Amino acid sequence: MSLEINFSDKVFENRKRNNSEYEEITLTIRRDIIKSLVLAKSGHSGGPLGITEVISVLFFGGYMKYNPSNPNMPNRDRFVLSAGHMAPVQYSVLARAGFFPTEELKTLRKYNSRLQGHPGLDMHLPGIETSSGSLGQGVSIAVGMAMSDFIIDKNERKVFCITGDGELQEGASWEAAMAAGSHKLSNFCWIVDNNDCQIDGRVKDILSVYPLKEKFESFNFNVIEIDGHDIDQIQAAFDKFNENHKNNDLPTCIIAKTYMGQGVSFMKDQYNWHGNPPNEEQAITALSELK
Ligand SMILES: Cc1ncc(C[n+]2csc(CCOP(=O)(O)OP(=O)(O)O)c2C)c(N)n1
Repeated sequence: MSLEINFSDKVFENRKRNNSEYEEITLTIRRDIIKSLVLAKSGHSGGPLGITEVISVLFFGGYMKYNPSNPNMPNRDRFVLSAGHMAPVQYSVLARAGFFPTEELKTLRKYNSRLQGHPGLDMHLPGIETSSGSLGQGVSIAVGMAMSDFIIDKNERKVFCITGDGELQEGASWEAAMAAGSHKLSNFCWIVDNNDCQIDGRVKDILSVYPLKEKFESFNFNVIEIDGHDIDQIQAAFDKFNENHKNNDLPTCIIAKTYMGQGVSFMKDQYNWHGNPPNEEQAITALSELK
């Protein structure tokens, strides 16, 4: 390959930050996604680029308790990427948080790599709480984690989970919603990546999951609708979740309106970028836009 790919060793702290500080973080994450995918020659570009702001605020804004030097710290909060195909963004965020060396991002989807196409298939990567990728199952596992914390152990731990919107076509998603709402799991924060794209079309055209707000409300969730690229709105949503948790209120659902492929002009809002990597030429263009 004539395009030389290197990953800086920059890591970011997890702390309250001014929203202007997120520009460097989100550019770094998006560049990681493009670089690891062009090297892998397979994988998903669109979803990871679209959820970058949300996951960056979650991991680097002081909203989650974790310790990269002690990934299994008993009182850590938990994060489950139920939309496991979006793994490149989770791998970048974990590396940039210090869970493993950023150089390892070069190994996405390679034989014997810890960075498989979907997270956790061998459960050896620090920071991964469960395997995921069979849509609807990650969120079911996440609700189980939240139930054991809230009902059995009665601890302070929070559980965050990201699903896609096409993922909600899986019936298991709604069993998870029913369980979380029925048990009033205020420690559970469900984030829906609402880009209205799935593999081969618009969610609303293939099998509509709408209206989302009313559906989640009817399952007993506090629902917050936000622009998933607006740092202020993302922070406000996580602040509201914390307040709900403190007041022992209902579970929270953040519906994040996003664009698939955000940040790269030729990928933006194009569902055909759901499951493709950039080729070398496309990666050069993408990286030149992500400066
Ligand atoms: C149970 C199951 N069925 C089918 C698939 C194949 N699949 C992977 S991603 C995807 C579409 C998901 O759409 P969405 O959740 O909106 O994700 P996005 O396209 O926004 O990345 C499908 C059908 C799967 N991973 N698991």
